[in-house]
Amino acid sequence: MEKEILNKIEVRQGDITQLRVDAIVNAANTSLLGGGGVDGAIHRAAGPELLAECRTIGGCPTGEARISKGYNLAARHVIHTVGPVYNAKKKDDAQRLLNQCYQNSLILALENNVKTIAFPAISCGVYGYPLEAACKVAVDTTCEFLKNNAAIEKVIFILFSAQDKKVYDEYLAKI
Ligand code: AR6
Repeated sequence: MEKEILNKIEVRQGDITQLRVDAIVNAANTSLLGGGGVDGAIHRAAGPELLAECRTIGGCPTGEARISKGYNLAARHVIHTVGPVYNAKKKDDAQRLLNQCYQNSLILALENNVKTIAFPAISCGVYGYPLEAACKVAVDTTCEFLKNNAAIEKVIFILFSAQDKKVYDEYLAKI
């Protein structure tokens, strides 16, 4: 992978709600009305106004993305995307939908002048997507997008555990 693309990618361990970036991405569900995991953490940190705005959006199909303000977060925006529920018998469908999550989130970022964006490991919690496979989709889709869209300056992949971070570090080291 070209150096100037890899230089725009950063892998961190931590809590996405604490990041001071233009937008953080939420691994939401189709209702956009909150839930557990990273979704719950984002709603708690952003405050009730986020839920009020989400109620006006009217949901989001799997693979698509929607944008809101960030309210009490340091991030200006939240980009809500809905990852696939992983089914080992339908791996191709899951991969296509996860690819669309990253792609559609990055398109929304561009359209909203977001230059710095952070992604959690979409679908890798409750939705059961294996982390190594999801990491490949996340990184490959993002690199392809960055090649064609220079306006995005920084993409942070933020992982909750050191073990998950290592998977991303190792994949990025070999592409
Ligand atoms: N910062 C960064 N990563 C986090 C954080 C955080 N604060 N909290 C959890 N993670 P999940 P999904 C990681 O389950 O699989 C919700 O209820 C976590 O370790 O949040 O897409 C929604 O409403 C995991 O690696 O999202 C949906 O119903 C990753 O974030 C459903 O869960 C994603 O785990 C979506 O499931």
